[in-house]
Amino acid sequence: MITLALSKGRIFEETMPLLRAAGIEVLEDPEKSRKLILTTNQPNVRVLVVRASDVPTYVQYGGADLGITGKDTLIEHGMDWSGTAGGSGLYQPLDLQIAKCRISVAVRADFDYASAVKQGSRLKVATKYVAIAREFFAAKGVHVDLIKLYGSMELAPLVGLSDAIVDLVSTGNTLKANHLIEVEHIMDISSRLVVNQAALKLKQAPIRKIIDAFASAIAP
Ligand code: PRT
Ligand code: MG
Repeated sequence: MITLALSKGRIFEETMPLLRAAGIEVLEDPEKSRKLILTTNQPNVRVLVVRASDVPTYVQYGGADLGITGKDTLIEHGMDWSGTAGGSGLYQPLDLQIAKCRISVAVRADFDYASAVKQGSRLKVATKYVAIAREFFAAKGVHVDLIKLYGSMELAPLVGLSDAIVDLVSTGNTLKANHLIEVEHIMDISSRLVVNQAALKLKQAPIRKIIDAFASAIAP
């Protein structure tokens, strides 16, 4: 049995064409079904529906053989910025070029970020991405108080919880709707295939087949 961990929403949707290229059709819709283990047209392939931030954990500990997750999630899970696995038991063979976005610093349009940085002010930064934010501001030599949030980061500067946020941006519409502006582009993000290293050894042929099919289906 080959088990693939996916999160609902954009990663699930953007993974379907890749699975199709590997001859795999998921037979249930995770938005409609309450099932957490989905069957496919391949009797030996199943899909687990997990929270996006739990995908690396399932794959690392062998609850799933493969998973697809954002680079943002992988870094917060402990992978280094270049994306190397670093002894975690996770092999990262492919950048799938899906669920693309960027991770940025944003502030209220009326907050003078450049002056605050130049004056060496201590910044209050709200984010779900504390590892990425800590490393980014440390490298820049800016002192920050990090405030951990689990969602709707855009709200924090509006109510005075923070001066800035570190969050994912794709179209920029969410920032605009909340009168926030992007002041730093930290890095580009896309989703990656991750593979449990022990599973790759034990089930090499079927896992290789999926990796190769994904590799040839990646949008140029
Ligand atoms: O929602 P949940 O708490 O369960 O988990 P999650 O938010 O981690 O999962 P999900 O499915 O929302 O995101 C999964 C992955 O998709 C992320 O880890 C990213 O790698 C990737 N991705 C790509 C995005 C976006 N684009 C994105 N735009 N994830 C989130 N957003 C959010 C962003 O946080 C912001 O609130 O969309 C909003 C901004 O979008 P724009 O288009 O208005 O700029
Ligand atoms: Mg989300």
